[in-house]
Amino acid sequence: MAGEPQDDCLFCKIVAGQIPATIVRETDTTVAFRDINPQAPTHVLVIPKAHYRDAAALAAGAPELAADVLRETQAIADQEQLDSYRIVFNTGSGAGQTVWHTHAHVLGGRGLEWPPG
Ligand code: D5M
Repeated sequence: MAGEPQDDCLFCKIVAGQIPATIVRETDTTVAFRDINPQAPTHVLVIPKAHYRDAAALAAGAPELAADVLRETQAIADQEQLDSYRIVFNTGSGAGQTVWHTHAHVLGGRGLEWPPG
């Protein structure tokens, strides 16, 4: 069921403390941790603690929680002292989504090209 922890979800396991992660911020509803395969000097993932498979499911099922995630991306940018940064929600396998628990990538600390690949 949407919002409930999933036994086979990597990021639910990070939320539960069952898998280690470098956590840089946590709120009642969100966790932010460093990406294991960083693509920029700052590459932090912000996730809702509740399980939603992608950004569309989160926005439809829990819009206030989607706002929490977005607010936390800004908090990460402030914490990491990023003037410019990119927020990415890969949504669907064709867009490169590999972990099926909504996550916002916060990327910064270098020049970022547009359009992305
Ligand atoms: O992004 C999924 C991201 O999740 C990808 O950039 C690697 C990252 N990842 C995978 N496993 C871990 C762990 N254990 N810790 C931290 N980061 C992790 P996507 O948009 O789904 O391709």
